[in-house]
Amino acid sequence: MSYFKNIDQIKYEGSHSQNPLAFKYYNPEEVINGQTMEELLRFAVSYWHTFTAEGTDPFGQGTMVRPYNHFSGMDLAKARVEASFEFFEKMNVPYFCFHDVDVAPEGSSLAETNKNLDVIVSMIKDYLKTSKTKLLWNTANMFSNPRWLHGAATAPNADVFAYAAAKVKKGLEVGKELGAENYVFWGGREGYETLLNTDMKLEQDNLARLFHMAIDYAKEIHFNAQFLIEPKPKEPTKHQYDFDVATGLAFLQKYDLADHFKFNIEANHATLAGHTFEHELCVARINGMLGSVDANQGDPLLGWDTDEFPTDLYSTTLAMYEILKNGGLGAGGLNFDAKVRRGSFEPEDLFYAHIAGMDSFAVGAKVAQKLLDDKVLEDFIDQRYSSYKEGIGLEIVEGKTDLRKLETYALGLDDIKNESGRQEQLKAIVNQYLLDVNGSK
Ligand code: XLS
Ligand code: CA
Ligand code: CA
Repeated sequence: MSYFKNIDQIKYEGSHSQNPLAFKYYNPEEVINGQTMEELLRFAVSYWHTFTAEGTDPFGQGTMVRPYNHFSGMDLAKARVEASFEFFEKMNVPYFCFHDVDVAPEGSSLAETNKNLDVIVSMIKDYLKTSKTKLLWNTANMFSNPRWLHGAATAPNADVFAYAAAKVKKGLEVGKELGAENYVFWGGREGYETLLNTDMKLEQDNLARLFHMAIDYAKEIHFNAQFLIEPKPKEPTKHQYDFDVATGLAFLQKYDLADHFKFNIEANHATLAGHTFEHELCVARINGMLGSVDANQGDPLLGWDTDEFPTDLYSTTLAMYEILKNGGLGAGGLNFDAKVRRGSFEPEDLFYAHIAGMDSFAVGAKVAQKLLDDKVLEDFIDQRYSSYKEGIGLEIVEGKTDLRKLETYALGLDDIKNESGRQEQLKAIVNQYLLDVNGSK
């Protein structure tokens, strides 16, 4: 049975193609710095936005027309799995990601929920035997059900902590069963609304306790996936403990967790934290903690998590610049944690959206690699910091000086000569590279 009958295999046709159902820039076989685009970009489809979400918003009901909408309960869950693998194959994406509740409905008890999950997991496992698409990561949703209203691992109620532990245990087992390459922790409700009722220290200690238990259990069952923390400053909780990469890193270091985690960085979460996407990627990269990416974008006119498909080429270029400097994403990938707009309700919009996202990152990768090859920014930055390569600068970085010696040196300076940062010129050069994406220069 086919769910997307009118859609054929999506292929690369090149930048002159007028076919809306073709890649213009994403050519899985094209080599960028020794890797094919498929190996470098490691695209993933997010199950929740693509197959589970109905298009509701705080003001309106669902709008999504989906070929399995006439089913309900476990039949709906099974139909979604069938449709999803047809979609993965037609899109030629190597990975997908899901939360437990995206793939199987919650039952009236934890035991029933686990039973539902087992049925769907074994169905997914069968598909994985023959499909080219693999599981990039899975996670436990510990934010939707009302039981999580005060948090999960950071809830004031120990029973909720225990329930969260049970969900994570099951999530790790599912990840192991399906060969997940990563396991994600996103703490949407791990934070607080007001300090008037909050023991922040106990909550953070408990969050770390759950992470340590997860590390121990993964080891016990030989689940070798990379653990990822996904920072987000707010929404749904007013103040989330994993605010951004820097905050998350301090948390991991304080609780002796840094060796066991990397970061899953989402573009829209970066902007909500008041950072650029590339800032968060850079902070993770320079600390050896860049694990995976939730590839989406926010809207500068809206202050919330709009999870749009990434189409801003400037942003994909600067993101790919960081990723290439990182030597790729290792076991991570570029997961489209992105949803079609409520008005883009037809099934084919799912294809158009993913094509747009994949092409945008392909362009970003090509342009970023060219910038690196030509050492455009590298050379400029190198020159900008050249005073640390000799003389007093070299003594500073080699730890061969102190305040007294530096005072003597400073007293002897007649004049300090600063140089321009050339920001506008550099932006114009990046534009030139972007406009020349197919290398006609
Ligand atoms: C929500 C988050 C979430 C995580 C996984 O804003 O992006 O979807 O990626 O729980
Ligand atoms: Ca995300
Ligand atoms: Ca998001």
